[in-house]
Amino acid sequence: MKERTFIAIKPDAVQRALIGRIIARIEEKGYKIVALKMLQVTKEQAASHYAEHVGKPFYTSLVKFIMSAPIVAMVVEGEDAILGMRQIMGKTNPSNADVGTIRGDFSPEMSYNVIHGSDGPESAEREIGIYFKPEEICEWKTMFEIVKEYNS
Ligand code: D4T
Repeated sequence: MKERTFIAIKPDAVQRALIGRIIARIEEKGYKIVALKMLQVTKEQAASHYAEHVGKPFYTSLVKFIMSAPIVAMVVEGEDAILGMRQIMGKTNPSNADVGTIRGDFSPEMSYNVIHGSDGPESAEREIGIYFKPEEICEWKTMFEIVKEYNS
């Protein structure tokens, strides 16, 4: 099923100049980026994004970290894109992330795990709403979609 997921290149990856390499992996897979912007996460956005982690030992440092430098926020669209992006990203703890995944290749430790991706359809919708207005999401066709239409 065609899905949209919220992806954020986290502050550590922005500071380490990994934006282009991470976006390349999303494009290489064939997913479509339908919204993209760099932004400084506000306190309100951070609290809303990480509401499920309130009270956990890593919550305060997580919120501080996500606000420590800009993020690159994206909406990524594709067939089963929520799970697909989680697979491209690799496990949350990079020590367990497979080589070849973004976290497996670029992240040295869990608190600096370079990328966020929604973990299900409800969180995707919620997170997209935290960072994007509906009019910021672009409707467009990739060459692949145009070729598929032509062949159908
Ligand atoms: P995000 O939300 O960043 O894509 O991560 P995940 O969906 O893969 O994992 P998560 O929500 O469980 O964790 C959010 C964020 O908190 C950091 N974290 C997590 C941490 O510093 N210590 C921990 O013990 C856990 C579980 C890493 C990701």
